[in-house]
Amino acid sequence: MKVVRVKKGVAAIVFLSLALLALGALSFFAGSSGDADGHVEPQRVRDVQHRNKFRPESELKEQLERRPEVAPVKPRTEPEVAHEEIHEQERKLEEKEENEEVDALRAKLHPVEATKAAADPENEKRKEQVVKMMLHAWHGYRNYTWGANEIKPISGQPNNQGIFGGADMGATIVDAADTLWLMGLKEEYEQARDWIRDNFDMKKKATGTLSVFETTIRFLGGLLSLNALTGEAFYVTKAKDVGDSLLKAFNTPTGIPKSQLSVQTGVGQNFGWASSMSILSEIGTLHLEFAELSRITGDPVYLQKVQKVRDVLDKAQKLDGLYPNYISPTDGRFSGSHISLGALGDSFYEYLIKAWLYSNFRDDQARRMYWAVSEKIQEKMVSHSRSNLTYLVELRNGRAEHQMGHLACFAVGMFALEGHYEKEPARKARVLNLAEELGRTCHESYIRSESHIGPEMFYFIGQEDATAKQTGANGYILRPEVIEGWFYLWRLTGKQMYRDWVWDAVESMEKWCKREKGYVGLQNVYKPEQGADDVQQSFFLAETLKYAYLTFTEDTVMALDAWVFNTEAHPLPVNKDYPMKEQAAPQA
Ligand code: DMJ
Repeated sequence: MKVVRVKKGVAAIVFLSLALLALGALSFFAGSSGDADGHVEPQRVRDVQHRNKFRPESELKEQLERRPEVAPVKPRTEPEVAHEEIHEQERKLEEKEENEEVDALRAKLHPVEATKAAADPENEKRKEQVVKMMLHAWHGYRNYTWGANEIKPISGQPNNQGIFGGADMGATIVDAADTLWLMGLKEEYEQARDWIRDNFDMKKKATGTLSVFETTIRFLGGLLSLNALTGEAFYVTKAKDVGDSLLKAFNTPTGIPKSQLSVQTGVGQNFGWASSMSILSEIGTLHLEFAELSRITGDPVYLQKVQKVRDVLDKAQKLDGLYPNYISPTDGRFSGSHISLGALGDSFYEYLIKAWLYSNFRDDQARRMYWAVSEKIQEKMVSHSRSNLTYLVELRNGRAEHQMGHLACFAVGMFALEGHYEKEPARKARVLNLAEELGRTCHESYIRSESHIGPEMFYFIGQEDATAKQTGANGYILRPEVIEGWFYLWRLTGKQMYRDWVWDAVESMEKWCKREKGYVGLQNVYKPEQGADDVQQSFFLAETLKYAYLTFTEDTVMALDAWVFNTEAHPLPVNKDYPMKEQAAPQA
């Protein structure tokens, strides 16, 4: 076996040698030269960066620092270049052989991985299709509304939402840049990077009142990921500007921030429709970003702010162990009895388990709070439909409301993560089963519609069974949660079905949501030809397409044990130094 491989290798090298010598001669006559200033080091650094593009910057720096200094060298002669190229091919062949051996060993040790190794040969095509969609979405925005927050792909006009305040903050650019980078779209990533570097300025440019939560998950989260992925230092300054701009929102008697903030005046306010209460999903979804900002700046103030919020939530009197959706920033008491894993509640739960993962399993408070509330959710909020679909109810005054939002499908990924890390076998099996059953229900909500895309809200009442045909909200606004859930299930179970479900949804979006200048939401998923909303949400590029893409990559791309996705799908590296020394320092 080995002999055959070596022979093949030698034959390939001889062939390559001849080809390269011929090419060398040709380029010599064409006057081509190597590196203009005679240095090879920059290219090597770029190679190391490229090979390590998925590693945290700290590791990358360490690796570069470990390498001996390389002195400038003379320009290489053509035969030398050819020789080096041959050497490189030899090295690649050896690497390939090694990889094959490692794959074989891994197949023995991890049957899930082995199933994946033998997966659908169509996979590359699927991945490429997602990249094409990203390019289409990006080009529409870039060509017609560059610098605006979002594009209206039908009219080609800028779209602004209240959450962004009044100014053009380039929301799509900041939200999409890490997806471009992950997909290897270098030119597009560099456009985004240059715009952020030269134009993004939260302190000077933000106007009106913006959403503290959305600014955190989209802008701060995006910048933190870009820093972690690329190591370009200016992202730290930009992220710090966003964090500093938001600090005033925490100036309340309890430290619980308000929903909206004017960056210019520093005045925060809550919504009238929320009876001036703060919202659980908003105040509970800041932890990862502020913790990471403290890590990269070395300034503990950001983590202290969100830790204080966590402490209030931890101590507050709950309803049967569950967290109502509204809380007073004045006295830290919950208000009302509406409990939901959809809108108003969702990512608070997500961030408990993710904060524990981000902390390298050391944030014990997050672990304790997550495991306790998960137990209660499983006890009080799981129901089954007449066709035996498992779903999550909402609770109001202790009574179940039999509806599930598209947003609530995020819980598929959350329970899959819990099951993955759960040690107790019976509980592990139970929660993994719950994740898969909920994933199936979210799938039914998709395939029971004409468009094969699921509605904003689906019901389990009367004739409705994971549908919204007669009742309620039947549109789709390019949301990611369902694909996100299947992404986690694919990564953690290795069942091909989840890849196929993502592909079906991707094809449906391409069929129904694509317009000349981007992608739009649908007014009615049951009558997809009826009309569209003319908004390309920035999260379509940040999340929907990213999770779809990562479903078709190797598991080593953004490996789940090294990266934690914030709720906008911006990956943050697991913090190996948690807890930071300063964490316990009293807050001023
Ligand atoms: C995104 O901004 C985030 O996923 C958030 O957690 C919920 N809403 C949108 C997508 O649906």
